[in-house]
Amino acid sequence: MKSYNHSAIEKKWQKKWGKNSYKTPDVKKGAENFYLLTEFPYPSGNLHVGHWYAFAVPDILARYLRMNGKNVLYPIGFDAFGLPAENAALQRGLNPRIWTYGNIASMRKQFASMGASFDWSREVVTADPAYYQWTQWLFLKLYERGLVYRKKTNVNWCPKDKTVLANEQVKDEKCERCGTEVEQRKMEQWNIKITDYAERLLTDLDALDCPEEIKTAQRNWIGKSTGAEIKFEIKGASFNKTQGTADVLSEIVVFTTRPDTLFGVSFIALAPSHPLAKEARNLCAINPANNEEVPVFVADYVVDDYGTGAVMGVPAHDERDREFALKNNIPIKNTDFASTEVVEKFSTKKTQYKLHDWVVSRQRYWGVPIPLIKCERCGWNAVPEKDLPVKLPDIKDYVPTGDGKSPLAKVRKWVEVKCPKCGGSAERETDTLDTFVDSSWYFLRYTDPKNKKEFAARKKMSAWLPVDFYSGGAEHTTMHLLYSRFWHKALFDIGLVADKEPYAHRINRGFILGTDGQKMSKSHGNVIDPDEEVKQVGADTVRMYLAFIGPYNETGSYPWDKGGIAGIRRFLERVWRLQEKIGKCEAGSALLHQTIKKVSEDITALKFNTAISALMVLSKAFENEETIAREDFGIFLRMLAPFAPHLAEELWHENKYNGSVHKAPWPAYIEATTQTESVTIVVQINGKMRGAFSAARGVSEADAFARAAGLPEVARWLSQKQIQKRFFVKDKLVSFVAS
Ligand code: ANZ
Ligand code: ZN
Repeated sequence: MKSYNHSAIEKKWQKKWGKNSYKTPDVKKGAENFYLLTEFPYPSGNLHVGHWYAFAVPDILARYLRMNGKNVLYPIGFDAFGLPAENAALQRGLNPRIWTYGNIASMRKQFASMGASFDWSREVVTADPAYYQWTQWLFLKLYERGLVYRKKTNVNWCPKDKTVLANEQVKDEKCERCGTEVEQRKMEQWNIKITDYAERLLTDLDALDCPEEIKTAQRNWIGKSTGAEIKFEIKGASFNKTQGTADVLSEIVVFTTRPDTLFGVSFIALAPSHPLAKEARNLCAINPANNEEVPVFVADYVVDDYGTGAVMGVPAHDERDREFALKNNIPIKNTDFASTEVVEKFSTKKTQYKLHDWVVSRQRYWGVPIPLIKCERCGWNAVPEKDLPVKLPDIKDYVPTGDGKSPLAKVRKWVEVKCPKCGGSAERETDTLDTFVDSSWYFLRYTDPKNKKEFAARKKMSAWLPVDFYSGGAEHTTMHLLYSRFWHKALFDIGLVADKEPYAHRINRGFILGTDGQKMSKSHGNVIDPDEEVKQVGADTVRMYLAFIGPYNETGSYPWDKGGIAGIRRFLERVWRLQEKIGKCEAGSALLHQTIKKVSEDITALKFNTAISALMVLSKAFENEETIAREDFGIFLRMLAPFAPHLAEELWHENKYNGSVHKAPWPAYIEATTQTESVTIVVQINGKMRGAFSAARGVSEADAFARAAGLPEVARWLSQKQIQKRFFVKDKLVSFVAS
């Protein structure tokens, strides 16, 4: 027998399948559509093990569902704009476009080595004008709807990346992209009003089919608080009020979640940027409930962009207030709680969210140009639809400047345009859009990627949406996942999509760590290069190993284990040798039916690891048999096909089964046969019954002989004689001829 030559087999089948074998029609007769989505990658250059985990493992589900008669869309594309690609290009002194598209070309090749069943005909690259034309168009729809506004606010500035970041892109006060500590700057930026959707983003979470950890993280990020606003007048300001010159500075409004502690207030604390902060020391506020005068302070713990930026200090009930009071010699008042009646008299109910609007302008080159034009006379105008896309010009000097403007600002020929309204001289916006805008709708484009007239035709979208299954990284829970839910809701309100939520079911997959249990990184020297592994053990082994590493629907982290991968490789070699045993014998054992049942259920539950274990158990049982029924081996290959698509196809073809294993239907099991009944097996020596034992129905010949020989009575007989012949009648009889 030839030995298992993975590289020849994998090359051969990848060539045969070609790029177009998984072209997915929008309608397939008799087949239900299933949209299987995995977050598209950044074109960082090389596929790492994380990419394999993200794309090769869901491919198991894609193939399984197809064999179960579903019309499965499993698309792929590239999230090509943005900081990571641009930074990597800058580090190498390369043009971001050349770098990015070069990476895409090599990643396409690497993806092919995975044997993943992507529909390449639907590929989407966000940096292509044919794609970002529609990013701009959709952005302008939100603009028309009043969901985009320009405002000077405190923003997060990354001094290394020289750009503004959204709150979601700041983790522990550091830039999510480069790890540099962010600074607060007051800058005018384009914002998207995601806060208008805070309540709906929150309430619609309840009905979503996704892990509780995602819901909790989004709930916390949105951070709803119900409380009240209470006005404290400033002593002496009442005079101005009666004179009719009252302004906002005659009172301090606080936001509190505990209006019932009003009698315990012993000070007011203002955020450092509160309009009254400078005069705070000289102010005295009046508690509206008892007319007591309380001092006003400025305190760092009061956040300026939450609530009203002012807090009523209740040291008896609030930890931070107590700390502040003790430090500043402020009395602590232990008083009764205010009655509901008092609370209602002096406060106005108020709901507050931690969520901020989404700052979407970036002072960087490599992104979608914001399609707006500023005219001195008419103000901001949208670029007319007929002039879209506003193409990103090819320029030489794309290094971020750090002066608060994108490098595009220097391209005067591009910047200077005619005002679309009055025809006078005007200027383009030179900032580009946050990458998370690009990725907020890419899954819509997959449904109709070549459309030149619309971002996607309604009919095409309704064939596929909402996404049936979406897998991605936990790091996107409060970024991409929240943004795209918002984006979809906004499009729904504008009437551009039919569903309120984009994804019917979402999971966060886990992480693959280095062999040392640490995050894989060059600095730890623990990076596994998938190309190298594929060369050595084959794509089928790598795929199957990653599927075997743990359940896919839990966000665990799994260290790469050399022993584990060797074990999978040995398993596939044993499978290879099983073909020798194909022959004529009884088919359809209880174990076979149990395995079909288990593998089907486990794949559906994303427990690929235990599905593989079940296949291993079945293959062991095959090894113990003299022959494997042809039909049984065919069933085994069909179950193997989603996991090890190349090997399964080769064995299927070499042993003359019909067509392609990937076009064969998923095997069915008979429930009754899965029930392991026990049978009594009689043991005869020279035609006389000498014992019996009970065993599971379908027990193998080898096991049965071993069991029989172990019976004390039989052992005694056999020790005195030489065995001449043995017979086995399945589930009934073990017989020895001895003399
Ligand atoms: C009096 C009080 C008494 C409060 C008490 C709490 C407990 P969450 O749940 O986060 O909404 N607060 C209000 N605005 C603030 C700001 N800009 N920066 C820092 N703290 C602020 O918490 C709301 C509570 O946090 C408010 O209720 C206020 O303190 C404080 F026993 O008012 B409380
Ligand atoms: Zn104008």
